[in-house]
Amino acid sequence: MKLTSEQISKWKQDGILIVPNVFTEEEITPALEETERNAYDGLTYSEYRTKWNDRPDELKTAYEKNGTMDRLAGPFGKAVHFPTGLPAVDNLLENENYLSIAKQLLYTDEIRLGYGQIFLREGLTDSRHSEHPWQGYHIDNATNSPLPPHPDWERYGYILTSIFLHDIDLDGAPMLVCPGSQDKLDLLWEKYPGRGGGLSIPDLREFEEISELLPVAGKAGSASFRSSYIVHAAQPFINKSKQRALMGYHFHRADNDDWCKTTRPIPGWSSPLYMNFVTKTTPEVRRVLGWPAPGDDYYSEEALSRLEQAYPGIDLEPYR
Ligand SMILES: O=C(O)CCC(=O)C(=O)O
Repeated sequence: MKLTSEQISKWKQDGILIVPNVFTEEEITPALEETERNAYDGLTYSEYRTKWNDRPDELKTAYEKNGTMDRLAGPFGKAVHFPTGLPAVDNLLENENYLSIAKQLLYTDEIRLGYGQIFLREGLTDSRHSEHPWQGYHIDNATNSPLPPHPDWERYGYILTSIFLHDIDLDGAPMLVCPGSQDKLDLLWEKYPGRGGGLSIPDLREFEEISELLPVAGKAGSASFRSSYIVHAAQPFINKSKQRALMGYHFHRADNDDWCKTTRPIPGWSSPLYMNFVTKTTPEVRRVLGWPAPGDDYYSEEALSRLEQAYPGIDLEPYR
């Protein structure tokens, strides 16, 4: 999927791009089902609402037993970080349109995965937002980088993506981002210098220059791509009978790989989840995970036979 020159200019100006129709219904539907059953203790969202709608106190007691990090994936969230072990969710990474857009926005074919995470909020239990609409604005750069934001955001920032697993409407708590803010952080930095890679501001009303707000909304199968330097915040659900289910992967340029290391507790490359995913995935995704590209001198006969032993069942034909 080649981005139009309008989309590229929009990206350069806004630091956020929402691209429709990146994923097909066949990819999204099973990923949503897996994400719901993971979030709601084996139930779909409608089964969960039927069970808990009229028992908010009992629900609170039940989901509060779950760790706060796990709750990023929903009230009873279990799998959170990539590889999640949920096949349709992890396989979203294999979509060629999606990877191609990330490459175009990072201006290189050599991109790397920094992190991946399910992010699910829903109206019955959600409190993941600030009290007032001017509060809670921040950038996310510190999730994967110990370095403060650099004035050259396109070269040194990374990209956070969100895959819309269903339609996200304005009443369904879309994230609010400040377009163009990724390139105006000097204004914020002067007043509220951030620690390491993070930066947050107590009151958006102090910064008229970034006061425009864009809701990250759209149809199922869309994907949003935003700079790790863009200022944004959560908002409450206007319609509390809704959920908002996203899967997101973060990408950076390969030449930023030395400092783009996530702070999140991910399943490491030697975990069974990771090994299983890598064995089955595409050469293109392995490249994004840091493997040498097919055709690289690494893939000698001896190296291939060792790979076969290390990853039983892997198809090494593309590397021969
Ligand atoms: O839930 C949202 O819309 C915003 C979440 C957020 O601010 C974040 O992930 O950093």
